Amino acid sequence: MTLTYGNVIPPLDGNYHLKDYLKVREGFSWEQVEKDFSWYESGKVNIVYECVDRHVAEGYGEKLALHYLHGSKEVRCTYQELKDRTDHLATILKKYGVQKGDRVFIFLPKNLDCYISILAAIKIGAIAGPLFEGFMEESVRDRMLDCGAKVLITDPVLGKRITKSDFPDLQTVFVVAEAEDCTEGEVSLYEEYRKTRADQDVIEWVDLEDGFVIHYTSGSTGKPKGVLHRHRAMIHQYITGKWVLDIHEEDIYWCTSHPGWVTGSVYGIFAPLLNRATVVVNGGRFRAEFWYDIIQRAKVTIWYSAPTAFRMLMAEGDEELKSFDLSSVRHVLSVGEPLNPEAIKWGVEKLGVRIHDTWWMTETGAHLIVNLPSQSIKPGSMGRAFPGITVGILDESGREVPVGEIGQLCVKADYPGLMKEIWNNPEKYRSYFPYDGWYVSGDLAYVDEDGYVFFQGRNDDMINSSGERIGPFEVESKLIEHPAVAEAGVIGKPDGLRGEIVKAFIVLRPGYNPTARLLEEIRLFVRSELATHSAPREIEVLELLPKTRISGKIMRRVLKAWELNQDAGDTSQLDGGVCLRVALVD
Ligand code: 6R9
Repeated sequence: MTLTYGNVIPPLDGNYHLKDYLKVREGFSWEQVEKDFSWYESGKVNIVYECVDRHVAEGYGEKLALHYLHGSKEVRCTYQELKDRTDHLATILKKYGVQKGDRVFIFLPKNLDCYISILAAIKIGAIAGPLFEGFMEESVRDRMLDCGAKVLITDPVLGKRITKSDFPDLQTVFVVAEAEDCTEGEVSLYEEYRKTRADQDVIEWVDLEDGFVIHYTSGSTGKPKGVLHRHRAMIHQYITGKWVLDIHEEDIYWCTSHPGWVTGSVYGIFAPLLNRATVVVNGGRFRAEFWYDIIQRAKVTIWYSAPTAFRMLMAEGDEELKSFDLSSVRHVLSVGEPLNPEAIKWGVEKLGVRIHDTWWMTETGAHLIVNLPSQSIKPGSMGRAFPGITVGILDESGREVPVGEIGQLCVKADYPGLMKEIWNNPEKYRSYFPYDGWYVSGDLAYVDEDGYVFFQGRNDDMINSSGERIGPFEVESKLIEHPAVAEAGVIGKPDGLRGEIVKAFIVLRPGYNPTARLLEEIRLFVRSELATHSAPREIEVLELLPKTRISGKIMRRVLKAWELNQDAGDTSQLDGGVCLRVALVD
């Protein structure tokens, strides 16, 4: 199959929830979706009720809700058990004075306690603040201080990264451990579970506008910002779970990210539970054989991951892949970074399925641009606007640009997933809405005549070489089509003559040596396939690319700062394991 930028891959045969995109889009209303919630009749609102208790009330208590796998260890939790366990912890939190609106931070590895803690906090109307397990002291401190955390739930290992006296508002630290493993002032959750009887009616009813989860997102400068979401977002999260993730009754769903990243909470917890899926929870770190093993053992049918993970699996080669039975997988999705056509090709050839890209942001609360399973995919494009979502490509003065022209990717600010506020920062919140009624994403894109949106880069990542605008993604995608290249990050390097030149940082696949000849071959490969001005004038080989810890996004900003010997700004998100700059040649 010739499969490259702009080709069309038709849908596979299947039993999809959403068949006729155009018809649905025309008649779509968010109000119609509201009718699927129990609060539509009862008036009693809480996202956790819809995620857990409701399914029990409707007779699905025996259905498997969470399936944890870590090495040979497995733990299963039915919807009934999930209700009981969240009731129990919610009762304890209430006993310790946690009230509606309080911020409860959860600093745990990806395991059932982490999921249960997040749900329990929200159940009593508190705001859950999930923290990525890879965060070190400062990242944790910035976040908890910014929104005055009242409670922290952690474990004996991660808890050591926190100095309690740093937090004036912090009242209780719960540790998922026995008392002997806690330090002074910490509360053993195991002991509390034995001492406290669960209140079956502990749930707190809230307003659709009340906040339920806060996620911090890093800008290119300054401290991370707290994006607060409201219970209303469940409408958007539920329907995208149904139509985009395409969750059916019998599906086993696996989202690979930690709940500290918005993908790991919205599409790792809320959207799948709202759709009553069985959710796989993976412990441990990324290793190709562990991941394939999880798919095989849990019989995963829907798999949601990120381009960085797909690229790592691709670089690992076929042997590993062939030794596992991955035939249960019927639907694969991607998020977080542009999905390289090469990865889609890998999916079609090796897994026999298409990888469906999705685009959204921490601030948008749920998917906005998607590839629905019943739609054709155009590799290189993120897909089309979800029904109920209006995408606009705007110029600097806020006017929509013609089809095919690159501009600012904006979305009408009239959908239920959109953030409620930026914590303690109304000015930052307002800065997202410089044009009347539009949310400005900070990404650049163009839309084709069929409504497919093509991502071009973050506004500040675009390269201008001799007056040509070059999106780093297109060059990176072409680079990894070369057999020697595993990963690539591309930046604009200031140049007296051309304004900027294209500079590529690449990671080679195992077995390739960074000779000047190979690098020249790679450069010529890009030039012959794209355009002269897109070919990198400089290529540098690294052992690893700088990426964000949580979502594996390539940090082009850091590559640029390295190149210019400048301070890289806020690097709290930089993965400690990959920040080594190893220049091997030239
Ligand atoms: C969910 C999430 C948001 C930024 C966004 C964009 C990039 C996300 C993408 C994508 C290309 C996709 N991004 N999805 N770029 N194609 N399918 O990632 O949230 O961590 O807040 O990042 O990620 O640049 O603006 P968040």
